[in-house]
Amino acid sequence: MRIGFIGLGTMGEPIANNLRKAGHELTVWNRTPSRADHIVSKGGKLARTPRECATGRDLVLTCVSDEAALSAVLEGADGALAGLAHGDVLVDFSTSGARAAKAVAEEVARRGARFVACPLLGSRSAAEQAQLVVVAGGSAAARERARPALHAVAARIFELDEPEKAALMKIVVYAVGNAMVAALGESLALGAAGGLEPWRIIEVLQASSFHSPLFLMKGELVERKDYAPRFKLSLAEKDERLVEEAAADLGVKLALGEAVRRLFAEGVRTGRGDSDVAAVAELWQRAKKP
Ligand code: NA7
Repeated sequence: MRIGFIGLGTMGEPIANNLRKAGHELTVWNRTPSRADHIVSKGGKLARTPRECATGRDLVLTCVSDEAALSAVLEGADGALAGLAHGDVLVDFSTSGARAAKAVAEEVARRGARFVACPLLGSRSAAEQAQLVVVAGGSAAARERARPALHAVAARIFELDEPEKAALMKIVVYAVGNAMVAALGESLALGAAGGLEPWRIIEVLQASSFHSPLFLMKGELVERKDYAPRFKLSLAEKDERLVEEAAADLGVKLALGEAVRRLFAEGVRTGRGDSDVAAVAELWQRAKKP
């Protein structure tokens, strides 16, 4: 397929690279053009604008930070929407929330094109190994068009009929993961205050029925105080904001979600936005010994 790919960040770059390796003809655009160097050196073409990137493709894919970034690449005279023709399919891998998914779907439909919200679950290494989990939400025909590209980047593909349901699924699942990270940080701090070493706590936790690969991964980072980003706190904070937005739209009152969002916001406010989400554990350590 002729694919236009917009957004070559931590996740976008390896995804685009796998599409190239699968034999698709790739045209890319990124706000910071140097992030496209690798793909271009392997034969990908660099478009001058998102509009050019989206024009005349069998499939247009976006993978940018959040709703604001998505608007920036879609809207305006040079935006990707302006490049879509009747019957085209736009797939968004970004986590932008249910509200944005609905709005983009309507905007795309006004142009006679079709939209699939396709949020990702998984880390950069999963993206590199084409082992992502994706939730594709859109009409059957649009999902059908997207499927070969999704198979080139994902190990599991879940399908839903509506873009906003796929967007909601992603944030509902991440709300669980974020709460787990927060609970781990809190428990490690409580244990440490009473003289329990983190690795011992993790060892016992992992032997219990609550065990999880997430506790092992993030627990090791907390123990080593190694907060190089595997999943940035700023993105986790955005996900929690989207959880809050969905809860408001659906009239559901969340207690845990609000606490996690406040905690993550505090982490970003104190300069940890570019660190791994596990860095929230430091907030309790700081609280114990001011
Ligand atoms: P990154 O590594 O922070 O990359 C974000 C990408 O979004 C990157 O290509 C950015 O371009 C692009 N971006 C951000 N803001 C804008 C604006 N305003 N205009 C155009 N492009 C923009 O995020 P990840 O790859 O880890 O995550 C991507 C999504 O997947 C996100 O929704 C996660 O929650 C899941 P840049 O290179 O900075 O110029």
